[in-house]
Amino acid sequence: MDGAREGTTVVVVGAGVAGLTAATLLHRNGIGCVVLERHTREHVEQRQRAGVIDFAAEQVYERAGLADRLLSGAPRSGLLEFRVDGETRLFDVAAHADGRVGRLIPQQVLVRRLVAAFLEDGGDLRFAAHDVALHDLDGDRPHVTYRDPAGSAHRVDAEYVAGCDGFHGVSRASVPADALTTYRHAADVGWFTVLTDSPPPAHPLIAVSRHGFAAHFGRGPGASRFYLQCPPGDDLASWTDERVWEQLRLRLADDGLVAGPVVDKALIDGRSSVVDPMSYGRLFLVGDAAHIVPPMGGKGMNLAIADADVLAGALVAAVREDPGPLRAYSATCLRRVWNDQEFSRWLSDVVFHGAAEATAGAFEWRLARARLARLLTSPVAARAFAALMAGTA
Ligand code: RFL
Repeated sequence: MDGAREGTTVVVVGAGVAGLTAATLLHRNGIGCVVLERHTREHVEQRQRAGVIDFAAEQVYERAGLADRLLSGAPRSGLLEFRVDGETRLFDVAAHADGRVGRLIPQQVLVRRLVAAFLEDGGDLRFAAHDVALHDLDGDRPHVTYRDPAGSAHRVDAEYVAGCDGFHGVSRASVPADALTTYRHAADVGWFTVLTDSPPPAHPLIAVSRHGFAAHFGRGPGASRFYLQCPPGDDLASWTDERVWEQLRLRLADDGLVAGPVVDKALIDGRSSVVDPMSYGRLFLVGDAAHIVPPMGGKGMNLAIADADVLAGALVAAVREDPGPLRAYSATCLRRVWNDQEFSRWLSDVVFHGAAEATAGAFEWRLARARLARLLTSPVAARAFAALMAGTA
């Protein structure tokens, strides 16, 4: 289904945070690119997921001169509350990270601003692109085919393809199975997440008690995202709104927690995965297309931005006849990816095992509590944690 044929330097598949960041950085460096997104603009712009951009990711936009445009009004996240067995322990992230703290911005707000910035700058972004297929990735001139909303077939020839289409996208699936190694880990705990129209917490809040783990994060002025630990393979139907609020009040030790309409509920399978290498021929995998990290740690969106920055820089260099950074793309990204996998896993273990002695076992529970105590009492441990949160460790 080749249809109308055209050419560009880079085809970017997917207009999530990864694709939009890569495309914006390429476009601003004068590199031609076409972004193909399966969903409509409305869909992409209202999809709520993450809510924190770490300091390192903010620096990506700062270096590109985009921080004001993309992050204006996004408050800094200087304090983190740990509520341990009902007792509040405020962790001063800003002090331990020498002021290098992230900012709170709902993912859909960042996506909306990235879309606007890219289009205002004259970028080529095509929504509702169906049946996207990647061809000749191992040759010198790959091409991508798709159908537009009217059903007409198109073909875009390119020098490179950036696969930014998330975990379920077509890019990684286009690579021969034996060309990539996938490293996986299945969590021993389930995650249940709820999006509500209810007030955000004063500070991002992580609660650990014998009632189970729960967390409360802001998603803008009148919206919250909660996470609750649940058994693996739990039944979504068992989480009625009434049970959600009852469990949140119990686990957060807050009888006065203000309820609001539940906008979305989802079970997240706690799987982590990394593909190695993050490239195949002229295809480069970016963000969730290459790796999934557990939600605790807030690194998924930030890794997507970090990868996109590395790839854009490497493609700019390659177009200017310096192929070195592009050859090193996967290895460069994987260092940060594994570092953040470790951080996300460490924090997940602390909060899950530290909450539930019954399911974690007496030994793991005590280890988790020792880690938590170290974090909250040792300035050295606190500095390391704060640097990992900032994305600078
Ligand atoms: P995305 O955001 O999934 O974007 C991929 C884009 O590709 C499009 N696409 C296609 N386009 C064309 N053709 C195809 N065949 C396509 N297939 C897919 C999709 O429509 C989409 O627009 O991946 P990206 O850009 O790599 O960004 C990754 C982040 O979205 C992800 O890591 C985070 O959202 C993960 N995550 C969180 N990360 C954090 O840093 N902090 C958090 O607090 C946080 N909370 C979350 C999360 C993910 C969640 N989900 C997905 C379960 C909370 C939730 C509920």
